[in-house]
Amino acid sequence: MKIRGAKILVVGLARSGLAAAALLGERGAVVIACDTRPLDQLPEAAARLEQLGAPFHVQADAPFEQVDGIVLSPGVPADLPRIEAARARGVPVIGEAELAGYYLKGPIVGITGSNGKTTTTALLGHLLTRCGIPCQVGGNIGTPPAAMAGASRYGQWNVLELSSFQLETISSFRAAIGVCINVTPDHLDRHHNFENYARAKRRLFETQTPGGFAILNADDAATAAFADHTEACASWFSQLQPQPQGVWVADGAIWLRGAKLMPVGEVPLRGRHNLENVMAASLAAFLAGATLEGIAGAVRSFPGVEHRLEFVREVSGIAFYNDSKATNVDATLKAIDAFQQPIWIILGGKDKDSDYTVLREPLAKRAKAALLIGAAAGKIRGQLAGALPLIEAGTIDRAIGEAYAGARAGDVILLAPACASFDQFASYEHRGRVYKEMVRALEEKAK
Ligand code: UMA
Repeated sequence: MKIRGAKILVVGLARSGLAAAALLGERGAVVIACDTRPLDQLPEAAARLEQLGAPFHVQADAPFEQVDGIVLSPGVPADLPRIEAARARGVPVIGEAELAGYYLKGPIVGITGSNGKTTTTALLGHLLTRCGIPCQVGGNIGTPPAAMAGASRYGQWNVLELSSFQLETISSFRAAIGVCINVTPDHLDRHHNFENYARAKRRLFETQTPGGFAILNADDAATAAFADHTEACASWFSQLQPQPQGVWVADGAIWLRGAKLMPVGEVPLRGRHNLENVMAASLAAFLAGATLEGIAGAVRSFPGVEHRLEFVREVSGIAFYNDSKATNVDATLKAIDAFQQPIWIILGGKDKDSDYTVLREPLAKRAKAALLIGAAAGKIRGQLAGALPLIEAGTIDRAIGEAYAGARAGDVILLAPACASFDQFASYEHRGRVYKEMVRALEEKAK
């Protein structure tokens, strides 16, 4: 898409849209901005647009058909009628990640997957840094790729967590190393069906070129199928089968390209799913030039990611864990699988057309009760009824109180809600922070 001198409409004015607007402004575009919310609800945007001299429109009144190009924030559905109409009239439409790709210097590692991509991204950043390989980390994990362009330089890796929302609109964005951890149903409210969702993630590999690497999960059929859609060299990780050119688990150890990387017991992260994250990040680090010794040492010192199976504290022998990032059913299944102890699980939030019935069997086996919160509570109750005791808690504070009242020493109270947070919280981070504060307050009261 032509940028310099072109009139470009930026849609959505939170982190990504504002970063895109700033980058476009620097690169000589005439920026116009819109959001569904009025400007008085977007104080940060108002100040930034004023600096840029960019006019603002409420989305319904924005000139979608009269611009030379459109840049979408990840949270804006790419198939809105106004966007489809503009496309039909020949207006190019790209996402903020594609725009960033025009200007990012240095090679890109793009990491996607339904679950584990945040941990893998943070871990890879940690591995590269510890191994003395320059990198910057961002994307869906927090810093928009467009905001990373300015600090990027040749010889420095850009480690980007990329969601289906960011990937569905890429075309020239190119990852030297693409990683997919797994593909399980998520965001069906936005992508309408699983095929569209998987296809959006597949874009990461379709845009790669020979000489690149596609690091794929051999144990996950939907991910493994991406190998047929890339010109990059498929490089596998597996918990089940040796992968001589990749990384795998056997005999209680992780093996990388035929050499022992480290014993599984030395991985500091909980749960089998985290072994996949460690394998994928280790192989990416190796391909980026890290040594096996360097990788193993750095894995051992990885502190984990906030809101991802994060141990909060123990109160009266009851362990509290925060997995607020478990915003879909598969992530919740993985969280349940990570514990041997009896669980009191907090479920609910904003539904994403999810099927919660798959939680019935593992919860029946492992959980003493589920505490239901938020807008999805009714749907979850309907789908889990009879599988385990269900407690209508409504809010997180009541859920913590009820679980604590019923739990015994040795039990785990786990926030792994299988839903988005937006019905009651600003973000999953906000939800996780509130949970942790309430657990701390409970500890004070219990003293
Ligand atoms: N908006 C419109 N028009 C619309 C829809 C939304 O104007 O039709 C506006 C909203 O009013 C709001 C803005 O768009 O002002 C929000 O844009 P956004 O949702 O893209 O928010 P950002 O702050 O830019 O955050 C995005 C990612 N958000 C989403 O994908 C929903 C963040 O991922 C990411 O960290 C950030 O870019 C930096 O890259 C969050 C997320 O929930 C963590 N991701 C999903 C997930 O992990 O499951 C994919």
